[in-house]
Amino acid sequence: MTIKQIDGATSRDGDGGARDARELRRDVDEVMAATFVTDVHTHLYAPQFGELALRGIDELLNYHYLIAELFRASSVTPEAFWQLNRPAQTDLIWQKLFVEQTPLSEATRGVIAVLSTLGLDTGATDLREAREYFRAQHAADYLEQVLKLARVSDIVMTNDPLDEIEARVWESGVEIDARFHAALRLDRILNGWSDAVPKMSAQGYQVQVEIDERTISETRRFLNDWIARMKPLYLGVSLPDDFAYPEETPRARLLRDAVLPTCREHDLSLALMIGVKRRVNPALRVAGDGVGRADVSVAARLCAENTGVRFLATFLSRENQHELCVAARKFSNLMPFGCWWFLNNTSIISEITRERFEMLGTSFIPQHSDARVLDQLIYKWAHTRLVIADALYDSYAGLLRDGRAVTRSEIERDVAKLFSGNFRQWVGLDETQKVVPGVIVQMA
Ligand code: RAT
Ligand code: ZN
Repeated sequence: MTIKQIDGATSRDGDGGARDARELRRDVDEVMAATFVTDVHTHLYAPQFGELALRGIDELLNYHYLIAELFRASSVTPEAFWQLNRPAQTDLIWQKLFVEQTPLSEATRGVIAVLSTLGLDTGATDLREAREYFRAQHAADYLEQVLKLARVSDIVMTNDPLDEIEARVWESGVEIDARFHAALRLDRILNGWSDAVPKMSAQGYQVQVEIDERTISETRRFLNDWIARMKPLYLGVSLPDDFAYPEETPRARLLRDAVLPTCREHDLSLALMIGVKRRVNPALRVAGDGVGRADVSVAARLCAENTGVRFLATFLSRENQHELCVAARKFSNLMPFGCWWFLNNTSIISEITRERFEMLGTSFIPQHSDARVLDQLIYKWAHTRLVIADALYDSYAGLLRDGRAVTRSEIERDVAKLFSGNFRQWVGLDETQKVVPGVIVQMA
C-alpha cells in the first residue's frame, strides 16, 4: 500500500482505495448512484392493487404537497379547487405553479426532474404531450423502467387493513409482486378507535369502544389475522406531536395490551412516525396537515420498557432530530429512519444526515421516499442521493484528515448498509440475519 499526503492528510492506495480527494469524490458519487435502495416507507402499491397503484402526470401534479403550494401561488380557494374535476385541478396546478411561476420548491422541482428524465418538455404550456406519453405506457414495462431509473429494488407499502378496497385485494389471496412488501398501518386503530370499532366489527371482530379484556383479545386476533394475510415487514403508526405514553387513552391501552405484545409474539418491529398535527387547516383536506415538536423521551421510554421490541422511529419536527440521535445512542432497539415529509428537502436532509453520521456512524436509515405516485421515485431518490453523497463525502474527507482513508469496497459496504442493509437486517428481510436489540444473531 502506498501512502500519500493529501491536503495534510494521508490516504490509502491499493485494493481500489480512494487515492486523493478527487478520486474519493468520484468513488462516493459512483457508488451512491449505483446502489439499489430498499424504500422503507412509501404509499405506493403493487400492480395487484389496481386503481390504488398511481402513476402519470395527473397523479404527479395532484400530489398534496403541490396542492398546498397552489393556494400560496394563486387566489383559488380550497372550496373552488375541490369542486373541479381531476384534470381541471391538474391543469390549474400546472398553470399556476409551473407556467406562471418558476418551479423552485422541492415538490415542483421534483415534477420537473421526472419530466426531464422521461424526455418530456419541462417548459410546456399545457399537459397534452405528458398525458399522451403516460397514456401510451404499458403498466408493467413502465414499472420496470421507473424502478431501474430510480435504482429501487424493494418498496415497502403502507397497508391499512380497514381500507375496504385494499382489504378486498388481500382477502382475494392474489400473489403480490415480490418487490413490494407490506407494512401494517395502525393509524385508524390507534388514532381513531371509535371509528375503527364498527369497521373491525364488520370484519367479524367483537370489539367495543369501551375497551375491555374481550376487546383486547379480539384486537389481537384481528392483528394476528392481518399479519398472516399481509406478512408485513413491520407494524407502523403516525402519531401526533403531543403523543404521550403511558396515558389514559384508548391509544395507550391498545398499544400496551394489543400492539406491543403482538410485536413481541411475531418478532415484528413497530414504526413510530411522530409529530404530525392532522388537519390544522381542514379546508385543505389531504394537504391540510401540519407539524409540531414532539417529546422524544416518550419514544425512549417505550424502548426502555420494551427491550424485546425493535422500534423504527422518525420525527416530523426538525427540532426533534438531535434528541432522536441521542436516544438511538442509548437504545439499540431504536432505529432512526428517514427525513419525513416536510423534512424531505435538500437543506434539511443535509443537516439531519450529517448530524446522524456524527452521532451514529452508519447505524441508521437515512431516507425513505414517502412516494405516493410511482414516478416520484425518480426524483425523490435522485435528490436524496445527491445530498447524502455530499454528506458522506464530507464525513470521509474528515476521516481522511484524521488519518484514515476509505477504500472503494468500504464505501460500497457503507452505502449498501444505508440504502438497504440496515433496514433489511432490522426487519429480517433477507431472513439470514435479524437484529435483536444489542446483538446480531445469525438465523438458522
Ligand atoms: O408524506 C406524506 O405523504 C404524508 O401525507 C403522510 O402520508 C405521511 O407520510 C404518513 O405516512 O402519514
Ligand atoms: Zn407516509
